[in-house]
Amino acid sequence: MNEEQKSLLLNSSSCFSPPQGVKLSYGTAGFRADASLLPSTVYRVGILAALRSLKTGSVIGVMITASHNKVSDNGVKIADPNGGMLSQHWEPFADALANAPSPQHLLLLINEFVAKEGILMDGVSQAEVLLGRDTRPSGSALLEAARQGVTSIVGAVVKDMGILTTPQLHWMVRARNKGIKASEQDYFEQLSSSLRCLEDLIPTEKSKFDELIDKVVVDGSNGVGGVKLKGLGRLLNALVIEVRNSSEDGGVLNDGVGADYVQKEKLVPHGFGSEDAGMRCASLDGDADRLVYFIVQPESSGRIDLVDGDKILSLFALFIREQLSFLNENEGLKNCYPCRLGVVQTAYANGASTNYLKQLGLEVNFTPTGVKYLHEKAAEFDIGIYFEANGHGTVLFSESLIEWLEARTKEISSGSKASEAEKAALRLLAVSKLINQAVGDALSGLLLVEVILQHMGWSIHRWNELYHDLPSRQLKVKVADRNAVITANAETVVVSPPGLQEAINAETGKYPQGRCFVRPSGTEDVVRVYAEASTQEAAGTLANSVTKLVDQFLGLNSS
Ligand code: G16
Repeated sequence: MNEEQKSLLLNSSSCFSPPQGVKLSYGTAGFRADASLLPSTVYRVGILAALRSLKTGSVIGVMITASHNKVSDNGVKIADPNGGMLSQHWEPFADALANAPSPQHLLLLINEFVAKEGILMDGVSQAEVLLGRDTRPSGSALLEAARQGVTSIVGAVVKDMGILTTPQLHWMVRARNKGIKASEQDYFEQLSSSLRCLEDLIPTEKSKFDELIDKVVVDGSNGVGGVKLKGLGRLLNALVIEVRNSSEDGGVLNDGVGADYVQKEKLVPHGFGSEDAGMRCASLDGDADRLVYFIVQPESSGRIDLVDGDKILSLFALFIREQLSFLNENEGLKNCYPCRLGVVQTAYANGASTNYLKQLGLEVNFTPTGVKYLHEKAAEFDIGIYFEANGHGTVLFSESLIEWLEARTKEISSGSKASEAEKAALRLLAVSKLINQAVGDALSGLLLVEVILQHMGWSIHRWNELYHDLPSRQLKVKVADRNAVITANAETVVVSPPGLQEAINAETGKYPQGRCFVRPSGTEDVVRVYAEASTQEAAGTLANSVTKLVDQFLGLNSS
C-alpha cells in the first residue's frame, strides 16, 4: 500500500469512530443494529466492498437495510459478484474491520488482509461498487458513509442506485457482472416480459383466471416494496395488483404490517380487515426480500390463514415437477436432460410441508437459517428450490440447464404449434428469467405465484389445501448473551449450554407430535424459540415452557 493510500485511509477513517463498548458481527444477513451505532461500520463495509471488487475484478454491491427490523434499526450487507451474499470466507475480515478500535488498527488489518489475499492495490486496477438503500430515514446518511468508505480506496468508483428493494440491488450486481443492462427499468422489463411468456403458455382449458378473484391485494409493510410493485404493476397486462401499506401512506415501517408480522403473529396487518375475508392477500417485508400469502378469516377475529414460504415452495415444486415430466415424457431418450431437482428448507419448515414434499418424491435438504446457507445448497442442483418458512426464497437454475433449455427452445419454429415438451421447456426458461437468480425476491416471487395459480386454475383456498400445517408458535427471549447458545444439525440441537437440550427434550416429549428448537437470532439481540404440536394450544404451551427454560439457563440475570 503506497503512502497516498495510507494517508487517504487514515484521514477518512478518523471521521468515523466506532461506537464504544459494542461488538458488531456480520450475522445472518450482514451487520444490524440501532442506526445511531452504524456509521463507522457502514464506512468500513464500504472499504471492504472496494477490496472485494479489486480481489474479484467484478462489480460489488452494498445494500443499506435492516429488512424486517424496526424502523430505528439499520444494517448493511454485501452482494458478491454473482449477486449472492458475501463469501463466508470474508466474514471474519468484516467482523475484524467493524471492531477495529482506531484508524491505525484499521490500517494494519487492511494491510495484512490485502497481503494475505494478494489484492493488487496499484491505483490502476479500479474497484466499482453499487450502493442501494431502503426507505429508512437513517439510510441517506449511512449511504454517504458507505460512499466515503469505498472512495477511501484509491481509484474506486461508486454508483448510487438510489432507493431499491434488496433483491433489486443483488439482481443489478449480477446483471452488471454478466454484461447485461442493469437499471431498474431493465429489471422491471425482464420480470414483466417473462411473466407474459408464462401467461401466453397457460393451457386454455385451465385458464380460469376470470373465475378466480381477479386481483391480489398486497401489504407493502410501509417499506420500499409497495412503491416498486406499483411501478412494476403498470407494465403488467392481465394481473391486477392492489397495494396497501406502501411507504406513501404515512404508516410506520414493519409496525403491525409486513411479512414478518403476518407470519409470526398470524394476525391481520393494519390496512386489512374483515371486508377482505376470503381475498387473495400477500405481504412483503420491509426490503421486499420475503413474501407470504394470507387469507383473512371471516368475521372480525383478526386471525388469518397463513400461506407461508413452505407453501410457496410446494407450489413452485409442483409446477416445476409437472414441466419436467412433460419434457421427459414427450422427448426421445436422447433429448432428455437428466435434471436433478432438489428442495432446501430450514428447521422452521412446518413438519407437514416436509412430509408433503417427501411424498412428492422430492429430495428435501436442511441447512441452518440464513439465505446464504440455503442458496449454497440449492445451487448444487440443476433446479434447486429453497424457501424459509418466513417467505425468503427463490428457484435456482444451473447454467448448463439454462444452456440446454435455450438450445431446445431455439429449435421451435415460429408459427408451428409447439409440442407439450417444447412448451414445458419454454416455461422453465421463462421461470429462470422471472425468478431472481441472485437472492429471494418478493416481487418476482409474487409474479411467479400468481401465474402458477392461473396455470393451475387454482384459487388461494385450493392452494392452501395442499396440506394442513401442524400448529406452531414462535417466541423470542432476551438473554444476557445470545451467542452462548451453540447449535448443531441445522440448528435442531443445542450443544451449549450443557443440559439445555436435555431439558427441551424432556418438555417436548410431553406433547403429541411435539417438536421444538431454540437458536440465537442473527439479526436481533434475542434467542428464538420454535414449537410445533398437534394443537395450537399445545404448541403455545410448549413454546412458553421452553422460553422459561432458556431464561433459566441464559436469562438476563444468569450471567
Ligand atoms: C434475514 C435473513 C433470513 C433469516 C432472517 C431471520 O432476513 O436473510 O435468512 O431467516 O433474517 O434471521 P434470524 O432468525 O437469524 O434473526 P431479512 O428479511 O431480515 O433480511
